[in-house]
Amino acid sequence: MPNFNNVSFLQSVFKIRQLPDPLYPEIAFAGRSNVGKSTLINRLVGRRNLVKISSRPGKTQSLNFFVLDDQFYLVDLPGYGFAQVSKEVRSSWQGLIVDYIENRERLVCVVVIIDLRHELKVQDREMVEWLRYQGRSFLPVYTKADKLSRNKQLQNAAALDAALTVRPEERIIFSGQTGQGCMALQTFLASYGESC
Ligand SMILES: Nc1nc2c(ncn2[C@@H]2O[C@H](COP(=O)(O)OP(=O)(O)O)[C@@H](O)[C@H]2O)c(=O)[nH]1
Ligand SMILES: [Mg+2]
Repeated sequence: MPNFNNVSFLQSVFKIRQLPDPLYPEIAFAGRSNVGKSTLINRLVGRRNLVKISSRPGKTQSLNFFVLDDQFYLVDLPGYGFAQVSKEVRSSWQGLIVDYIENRERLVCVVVIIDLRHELKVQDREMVEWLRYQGRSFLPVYTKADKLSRNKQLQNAAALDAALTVRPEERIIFSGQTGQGCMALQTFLASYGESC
């Protein structure tokens, strides 16, 4: 198990040619803007401020690389569903993500963060379908669980499971606020270290 507290920022990547050498297995984090991606990463590594939490959607324009305990790269992908930027900027971001996910040698898992409170959004479905098509391993994480009762959590999770065709053991219910699901997420991600 890596020490999840031992994490540091490496670099921001704006163009594919700026990608660091693939020294470690990589875990990428994807989700719609404002879903709670930054909050999840901060919780995962026990830092309040490793990744900036913003209330302004779509601010992250780069792939942000972090080194986890000299064992993994963690990669914060730009949020999708950006409403506030021009079409040109939007498509260049998407180009970068597409290129990265299709071609990155040691990308072992894409964590797809989804809001547990709502029905599955088209973009989330498209992301998961595309990852399946690419043969990429992915892990749905249903976040903001603290906003729901336990019963409602399970009910909504079952609906998302059905929409994504995943089984309960293939996803995690999470809260960045309470830390629910954080250990399960760490354990799941750590398992990618052993095989690489
Ligand atoms: N209650 C609750 N709020 C959350 C949670 N995760 C994120 N938020 C809030 O949702 C907003 C967006 O979070 P952020 O991490 O910046 O989302 P990002 O755009 O996906 O990186 C912020 O106001 C966070 O405080 C969570 O698990 N529970
Ligand atoms: Mg963010």
